[in-house]
Amino acid sequence: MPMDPSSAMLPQALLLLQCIILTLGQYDICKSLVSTDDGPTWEYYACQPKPMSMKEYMQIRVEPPDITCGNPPERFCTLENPYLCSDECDASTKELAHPPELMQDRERNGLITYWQTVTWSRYPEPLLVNISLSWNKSLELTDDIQITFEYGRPTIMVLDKSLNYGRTWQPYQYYADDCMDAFGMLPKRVQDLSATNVTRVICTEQYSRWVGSKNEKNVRFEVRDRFAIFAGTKLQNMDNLYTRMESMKGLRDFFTFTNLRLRLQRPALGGTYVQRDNLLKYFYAISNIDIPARCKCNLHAGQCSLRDGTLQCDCEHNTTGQDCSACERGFKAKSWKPGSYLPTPNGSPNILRSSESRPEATRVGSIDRDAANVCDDELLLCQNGGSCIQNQKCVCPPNFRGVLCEQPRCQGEKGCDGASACYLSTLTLLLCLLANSLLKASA
Ligand SMILES: *[C@@H]1O[C@H](CO)[C@@H](O)[C@H](O)[C@H]1NC(C)=O
Ligand SMILES: *[C@@H]1O[C@H](CO)[C@@H](O)[C@H](O)[C@H]1NC(C)=O
Ligand SMILES: *[C@@H]1O[C@H](CO)[C@@H](O)[C@H](O)[C@H]1NC(C)=O
Ligand SMILES: *[C@@H]1O[C@H](CO)[C@@H](O)[C@H](O)[C@H]1NC(C)=O
Ligand SMILES: [Ca+2]
Repeated sequence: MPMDPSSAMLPQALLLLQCIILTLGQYDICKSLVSTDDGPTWEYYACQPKPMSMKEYMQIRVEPPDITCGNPPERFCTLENPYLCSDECDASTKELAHPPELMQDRERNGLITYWQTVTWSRYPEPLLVNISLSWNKSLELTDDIQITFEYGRPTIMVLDKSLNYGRTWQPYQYYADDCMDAFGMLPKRVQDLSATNVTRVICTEQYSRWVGSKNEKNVRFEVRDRFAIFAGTKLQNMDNLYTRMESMKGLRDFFTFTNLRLRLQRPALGGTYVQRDNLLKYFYAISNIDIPARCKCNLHAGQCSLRDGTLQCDCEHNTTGQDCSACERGFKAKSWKPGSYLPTPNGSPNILRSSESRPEATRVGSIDRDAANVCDDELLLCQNGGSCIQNQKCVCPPNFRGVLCEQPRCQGEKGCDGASACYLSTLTLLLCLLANSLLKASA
């Protein structure tokens, strides 16, 4: 049956637009216009800002304050050649100064710039330095933290984090050339972790052993390897990671922070022993601190911007606040919830309606804890009538799949419409377009 082309155009265009938007990337957009029988309407999605290089926004504080070299001017030796002591640090000369901001600058023309401390001249008293990094904003790590040390990596160091703007701190990872000796902990690698203990705080010896100061300069906090436990080695299955973020207690919080702190407790030694007659070769020097992360906006914002010197979420879904963790005036405070990554691929925005509307409206598409099959310690919240087996896995009814039975099985049978078949890859976009044209042809 021939259709009026102009009336057919708009829904097709909107469907195409939606397919393209859904293909762009997960949780990138907060809303889009979709076609319905009643004409185009807004559809809302769970959304989050893109990862950014957070070193550009961080405030650095070094303690004790007089630990930075150059006041008075001093000379340094190198670990590889302790009799080559030609390096000079002088805070009053721009070319010879090594202030803390050189840990976060953009280096140009391959010229390495670095912060440097005084030497360990008061040995055997340890050379202790704290570096606090703050953002005044909740952030979520999206890739490895990488700290680049010139002149050797510390032999003892602790990375701490705070979730409450520096009021309380907790260790994030311990680093030592001998974990047992330094912290009484068995050495572990992130590769030793599995889904059940991915949030464990470990001590690693991987970044503290002496390999020459030029060979390996970086110390990492491994985020990718931890993601890979759920998403696969190439992070090809992010859906599974996001599903776990929703279902595993503490997993999202593990990657969340407002402040970080490096506690440097012993510099590189260039071998096993401290050479007491030449202490001018022991010090810390950091050229760069990379923190790839995104603003935590509780899945209610697709953008985060600098306002009044602080990063703030550009909140949608009638939420407000620095992290979109409150309701806009006139919206029910009780009905606020973070957005959910589920069901994949778009999640649920858990948008707020005005006070007059029924509270049920805010729950559409979200995990309803009351209705969900809650396990003993709530490790897995199976959905859509899935049953939880020994807290390990959900057994899904025939028409659902996924770790939490969160995804409808769509096999081209009745009730499986073109739009819901839009998934993430270009391939599925093509399939989606094909499905739509077939639907159109059969109509
Ligand atoms: C570093 O921070 C720790 C923990 O707050 C504190 O005990 C220590 O005194 C600090 N060290 C320096 C050198 O400021
Ligand atoms: C931190 O952010 C809050 C909220 O944007 C703001 O009110 C406060 O002034 C900021 N504090 C600092 C020290 O920048
Ligand atoms: C984590 O669990 C795995 C097995 O599930 C175990 O082999 C590994 O040693 C554990 N890692 C830590 C740090 O406890
Ligand atoms: C915000 O609330 C208004 C009034 O209830 C509603 O019309 C609108 O759709 C809501 N916006 C979002 C993004 O949820
Ligand atoms: Ca630098």
